Amino acid sequence: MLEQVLVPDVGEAEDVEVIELLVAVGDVIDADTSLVVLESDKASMEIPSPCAGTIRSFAVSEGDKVTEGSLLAEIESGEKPQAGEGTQTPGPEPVDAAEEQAVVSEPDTSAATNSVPRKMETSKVVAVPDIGDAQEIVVAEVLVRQGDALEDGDSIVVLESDKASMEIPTDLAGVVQEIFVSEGDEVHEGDSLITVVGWVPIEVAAQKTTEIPAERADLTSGQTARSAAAASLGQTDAAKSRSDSQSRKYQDQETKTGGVHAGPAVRKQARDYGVNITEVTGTGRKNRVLKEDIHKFVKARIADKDTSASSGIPSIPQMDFAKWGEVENRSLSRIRKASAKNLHRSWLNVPHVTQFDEADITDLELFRKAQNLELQPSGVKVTLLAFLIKAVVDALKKYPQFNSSITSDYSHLIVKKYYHIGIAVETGDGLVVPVLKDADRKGVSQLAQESAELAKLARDKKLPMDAMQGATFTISSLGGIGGTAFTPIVNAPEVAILGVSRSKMTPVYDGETFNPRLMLPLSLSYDHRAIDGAEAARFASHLGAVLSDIRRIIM
Ligand code: CAO
Repeated sequence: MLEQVLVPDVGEAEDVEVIELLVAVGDVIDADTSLVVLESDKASMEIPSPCAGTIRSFAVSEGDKVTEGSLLAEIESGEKPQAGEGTQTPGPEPVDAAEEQAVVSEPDTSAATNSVPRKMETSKVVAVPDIGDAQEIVVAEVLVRQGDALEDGDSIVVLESDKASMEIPTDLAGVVQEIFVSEGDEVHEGDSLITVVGWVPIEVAAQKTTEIPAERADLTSGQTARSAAAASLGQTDAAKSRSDSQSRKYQDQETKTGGVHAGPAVRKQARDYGVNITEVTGTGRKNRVLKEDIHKFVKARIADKDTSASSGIPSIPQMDFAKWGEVENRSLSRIRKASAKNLHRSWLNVPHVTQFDEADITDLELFRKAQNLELQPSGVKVTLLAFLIKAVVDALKKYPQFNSSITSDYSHLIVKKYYHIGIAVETGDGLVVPVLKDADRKGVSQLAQESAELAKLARDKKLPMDAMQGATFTISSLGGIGGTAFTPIVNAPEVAILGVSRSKMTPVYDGETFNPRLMLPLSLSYDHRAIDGAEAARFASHLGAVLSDIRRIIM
């Protein structure tokens, strides 16, 4: 049955504008699913569907003005045909949730029995995954072309953030139907990257496709599906082309808003403030953007502007160095550019102090080497870094202010009860800081193994985004390279970082004689707003004590 959805009583408002179509022609919806957002000069409102069914057509487009009683959309409601009903061969007739994304194929109509494996053509949008708090994600490389055949797991694009590069794989084998991004594009979580059209067993297809949230569903690639469905439902060409263009429109709109969940009032507020809602991190249920999130976003932007405007730092003049000799102009990798920005920000914002100390690791090194001999058959190598992580966690537990962040108004320290240790890793593209999570719950061998794995992933540019987030304290070890001390820059919003230089056999006076001891230089940089010098001296000294006798960890 065809239901018409009309504009309800909108009070005294006249000429209410359609600001958003929330569903597309062909979408299968539940009763009360919001269809469109209307906005008057007084309010915004979402118009819900009066029934469950399939959207057959829209009578309005974004930007149209409507009044009470205007036709908004037509919905096909009532019983839907069951797959396989009336025929053994699954055909394109049923328009259900799965069919929004998939068309049942007819691989072998002659053998239409239950024993014949059936496959479904399905299309899927591969979108930008959860990218946490990373900013400025850019498409560094598009690895596929339209028409390319892909296996499940094949990489399709390389994204680069301010922290690292990552390859995004497809989880559907098939053919690349459409590519929505180009190199250099800035993207956000949920943005469509490509559409893949593939064939999957019918049960899997039904399952997979229903997993795709409607707002992320690929509406363009769904054209194959939709066209077939439309044909079977007797839609005219005109109606089909209209629905296709509506789909395109909806898709464009989705691309613009990146599939953000937000109510109309919040969207209006974002528009009023000139905020691109896709840049706002939603803290509501299912990451819904709330009014507070817009406020917070605007505040942060204003604070950013104030800092840069008021920093008053004279810039270093650009020069033509070629005047004095031969030069080579090397472009910097995105990671290097981003880390330059981060380091500069930390350097400008954090009043740094570095506390130097040293740890007697003579016994620790003997123990470590003995352990490595024992572990040799298993192939596990226990590193000094692993013991450093263990000792740092012990010191962080004793001095929790080192495992904190300071609020921007300097009113609170947010002390973290988890111990996620960032490890500075040198890569061919610049500095990357993977995060070893829950270091307090891991033994030294596991820490050694995981830190080595993380360093390898970082160097191979294969670190997943979540492996670069959430650090509470960072260690930068240059011990394998050399040096006697250095002043590491705090990885803000953390408040401290431990730098480790090369250990050296040194004559140490014990009050009677000089003894050869292996001394490890420690350089603890800290944010003086959050930590006092005396605390830093105690932290470094505790660290030294633990490293000189690792048994202290169990005390
Ligand atoms: N003193 C003396 N020797 C040390 C040492 C120290 N403090 N730390 C490590 N070594 C030795 C190890 O014993 C090992 O030697 P062997 O191969 O003979 O056993 C060698 O150096 C390599 O050590 P490792 O495999 O344990 O690696 P690591 O722990 O030194 O380093 C990592 C791992 C990821 C920290 C390192 O590869 C790295 O990238 N360091 C650079 C970090 C960086 O750039 N920091 C700067 C940030 S600020 O710009």
